[in-house]
Amino acid sequence: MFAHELDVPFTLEVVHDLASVDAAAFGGNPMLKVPTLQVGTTSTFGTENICRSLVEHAGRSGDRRIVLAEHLADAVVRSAQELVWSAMLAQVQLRVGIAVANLPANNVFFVKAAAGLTGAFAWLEARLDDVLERLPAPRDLSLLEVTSFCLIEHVAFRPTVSLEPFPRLREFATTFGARASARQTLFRFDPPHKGDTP
Ligand SMILES: N[C@@H](CCC(=O)N[C@@H](CS)C(=O)NCC(=O)O)C(=O)O
Repeated sequence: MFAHELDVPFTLEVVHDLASVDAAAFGGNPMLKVPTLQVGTTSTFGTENICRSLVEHAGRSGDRRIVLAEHLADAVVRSAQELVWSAMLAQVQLRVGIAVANLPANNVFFVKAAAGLTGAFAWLEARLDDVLERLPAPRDLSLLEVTSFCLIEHVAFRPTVSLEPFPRLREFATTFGARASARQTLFRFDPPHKGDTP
């Protein structure tokens, strides 16, 4: 979404087997995670760093209309971003641990991850309007809004906890999802590839 919003050309390379233990399959990330940005021979690991890098490539470093984490001066907004990152981690733990690794969902590790994810959604549901109000404005793009949207959309795409109790978050996702960058990057399954982990 950042690349589309910033008009930075890119090509996507699919990681066909998330269970691979070959770092090369993850663009060289030794922690075996996506995403990795490759520009020439330079690799950048992690969403936040990649968004920073895309802002630089777009020639918009220092542009106050692009709001990254380092531009957040408000405690509530900073906490919201932290919860979104933590919630994304919980979502990955639940999906990879239960759906991919077939580990028992009633293990306290997953019970706690699910409770934390629901708790983060409840916190965000209660404060979303306040958080949006406190974000620097005017702005073209913020990491917090994009990551919040992606979190909600991923839980809708690969269900773990219920989004039913969070109408304000669902409404936000519907509104934000109308952006061209969102419509161009819908979560979807990539075509199967020989040797994939099911
Ligand atoms: N802090 C990293 C987290 C990366 C991450 O957890 N990626 C997940 C996306 S599904 C992943 O590759 N998981 C594979 C695994 O943990 O096996 C970021 O924001 O980029």
